[in-house]
Amino acid sequence: MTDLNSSNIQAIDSAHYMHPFTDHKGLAEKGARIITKADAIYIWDSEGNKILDAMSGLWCVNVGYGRKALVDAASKQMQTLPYYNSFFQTTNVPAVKLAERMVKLAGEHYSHVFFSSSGSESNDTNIKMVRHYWATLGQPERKVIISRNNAYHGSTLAGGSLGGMAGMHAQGGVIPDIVHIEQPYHYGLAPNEDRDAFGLRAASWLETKILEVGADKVAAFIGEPVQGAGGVIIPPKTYWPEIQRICDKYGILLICDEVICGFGRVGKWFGSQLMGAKPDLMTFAKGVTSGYLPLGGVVIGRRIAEVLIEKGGEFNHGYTYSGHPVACAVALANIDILEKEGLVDRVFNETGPYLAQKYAELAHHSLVGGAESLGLMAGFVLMKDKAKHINFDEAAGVGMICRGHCFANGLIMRAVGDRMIIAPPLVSTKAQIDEMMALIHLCLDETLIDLQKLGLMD
Ligand code: PXG
Repeated sequence: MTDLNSSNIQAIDSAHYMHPFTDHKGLAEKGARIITKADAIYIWDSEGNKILDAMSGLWCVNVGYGRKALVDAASKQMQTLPYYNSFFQTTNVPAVKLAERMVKLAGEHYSHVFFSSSGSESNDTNIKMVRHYWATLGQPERKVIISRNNAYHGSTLAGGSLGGMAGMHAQGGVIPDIVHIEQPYHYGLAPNEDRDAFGLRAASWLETKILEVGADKVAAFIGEPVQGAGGVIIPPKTYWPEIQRICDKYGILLICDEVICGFGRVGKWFGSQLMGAKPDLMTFAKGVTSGYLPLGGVVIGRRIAEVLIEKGGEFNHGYTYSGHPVACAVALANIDILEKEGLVDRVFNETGPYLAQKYAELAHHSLVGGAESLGLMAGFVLMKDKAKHINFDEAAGVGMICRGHCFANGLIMRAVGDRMIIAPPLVSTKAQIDEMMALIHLCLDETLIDLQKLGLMD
């Protein structure tokens, strides 16, 4: 590299760095935004613009940027033991401490933790673990995993297959024995139906699918407590208890993918604790280290751990970085911060309800439909005609128009189709939520003007 000014970096980026989930031709035309530093809930780009990061990076920087305690924990651990594996009857202190701590946070129902480095890897682990569990119990034909449309469970081949994103299935294919049911999206699917009744009806689709596949062939159901990447789809409160009841009725394992909802995002340590479900497996990643280092894994319920340990023999699965000592040390320091600063309770009692109140006010905007939030994750959909429940034509890309205004005004808000979503750091104060909301209102007004000019409004 020669001169590192922004346009040079953009040119080299374009020439050599293949980004995830990116249309490279489009990116090359305008150049990537170069993020250079961050503090608290703000990031800065190479042009000196300060941007409020209402997405916590990618749903992960729960304790905010610039936390020295996490840097110190990594540095200390790197100097003591930067790496060792857990394969050959060896272990390391941070991994042991973290496993114990996570089991305590998860509750009595759980006894063990399996570590990986990402959410995708962890969901691959889940598939193997549930199938191995049933094979150990003499039911190897129980292989099918039921998931949901528009779910996101990662982008490895297995993670992408579990997910319900058609665009991902179309590239590279899918693995067999995974089937999907419709998501519990009340505003999108049945806005006129009573919300709780819809929740029960959406859960009943699981039972229908179990009967269609044959209960003796179904290994597990997997779902995010609140669908994140799918657009912050918050299920009715009747949904998860009914899902749990149906899984129990057929003896099917329940996996909650807590990669986004875990570590305080919805005001509890795990989203399932709020939703009234007791999954047998919980996938985690992201917020466990607040994204400072890659770490993921699965919290394992006693029902599964007992069978695997007593009768399962060797579990032929693991990653070089399973239980990475530096990542685990950072996770421990991250949990210290969440506990000491009472961030999980603060989301539940103070900032979550405050954001909910502000999101309810957003509903007055003529573009905004189905605005809702839970803890510190929130979404709404841009509507062409709210009263008649008419969406924009997908091809018009109104979400991207709105996102463009957000970027230009110093706010990171994500567009999932026409759904606009946020998941700000858990350290966000009420004043910072006000700042976010003011920017959202401004961007909505600017979007409306654009859409009128483009003749997209009736
Ligand atoms: N499960 C859930 C619920 C996730 O949100 C994963 C698994 C996969 O984690 P890894 O660490 O393998 O990426 C995720 C990741 C988006 C977006 O556009 C969301 C994720 C990843 C990339 C983009 O919102 N979530």
